Amino acid sequence: MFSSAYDRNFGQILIVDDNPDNLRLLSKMLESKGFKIKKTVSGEIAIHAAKIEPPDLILLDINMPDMNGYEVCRQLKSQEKTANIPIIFISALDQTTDKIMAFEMGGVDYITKPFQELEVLARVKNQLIIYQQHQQLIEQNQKLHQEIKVRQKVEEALLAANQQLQLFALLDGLTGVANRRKFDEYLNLEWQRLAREKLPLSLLLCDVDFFKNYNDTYGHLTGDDCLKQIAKTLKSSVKRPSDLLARYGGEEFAVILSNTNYEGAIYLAEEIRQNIYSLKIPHAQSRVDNFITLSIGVTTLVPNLEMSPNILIEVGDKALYTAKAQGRNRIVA
Ligand code: GH3
Ligand code: MG
Ligand code: MG
Ligand code: MG
Repeated sequence: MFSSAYDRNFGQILIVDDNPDNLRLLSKMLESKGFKIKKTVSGEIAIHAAKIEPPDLILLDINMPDMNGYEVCRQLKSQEKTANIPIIFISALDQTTDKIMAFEMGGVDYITKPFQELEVLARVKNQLIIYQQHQQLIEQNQKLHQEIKVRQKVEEALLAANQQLQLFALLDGLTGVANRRKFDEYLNLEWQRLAREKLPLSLLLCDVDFFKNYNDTYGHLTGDDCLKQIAKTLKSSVKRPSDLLARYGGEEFAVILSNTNYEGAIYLAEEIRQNIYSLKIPHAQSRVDNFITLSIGVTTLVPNLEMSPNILIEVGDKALYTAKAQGRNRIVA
């Protein structure tokens, strides 16, 4: 029964006994059954040998002159590398207290001398099977832990990638500012929040003047660079964390100003207009000036849940149209 369950790879046995006759007898008997045996008469040597090459089982005598078996056992159990090796005590001591002591020290079994060979063999096999199963469980556990760790890493990476994707989905590819989708999302959110709090919401619609001419003169790629520069300047002009700068359309940018009144909105719009003008981006075919300029439509409303936030854009569009009609490079509220 045992032999079928017992794996020959778990067959390293260390025998420790100060009596050479016992050593010889035991090792001869076990070797004849196919076990790989190491033997020593010294407890200290046994501890050393077990540390260097841990056996699968130790047969340990108790009465030995240099170090007794209990102490050998205690030292083996106190070191990580040897703590799990099963120890069977083999001793002439046959008092119950000796046996109890042996089990308390961490021994797994106790055989009294003079021993019966078949009994030793049965007990040895028994402990090797238990040890083998124990080691296999530890291995499976380690594999499982490794798999869980790998899975956690994969999940973390997926989550990060997903967050990155979600972030990108709300950004404009050319300028890196918020895109139209983010604009719509934020406008709706702030519209509802400020309606509840009865606070004003302002919107700036900024449109580059004669930008078609700019592209026609300098080429589309230079046009792209110009839009990037404008976006960068707008970004540094819009400072409050509750404000949102977005690319609303081709050469149109929108700024949502939460909890900002009419005066505040006009003030920022004027600052933006000047900041863009100060870039002095040459625009030979502009009919306003020789530089890139912006026209800005400004709207301020206290949101109302009965109305759609589109009203803000409609009014802003009209103001922007007026700014264009009045000669561009200006703000109209
Ligand atoms: P206005 O002063 O009335 O606003 O004149 P405009 O020429 O700026 O207005 P229009 O709407 O006629 O032209 C807008 C131009 O913006 C046309 C379009 O090719 C250009 N445009 C839109 N998106 C981009 C872009 O991503 N890159 C570049 N280079 N040009 C763009
Ligand atoms: Mg002895
Ligand atoms: Mg336009
Ligand atoms: Mg334009």
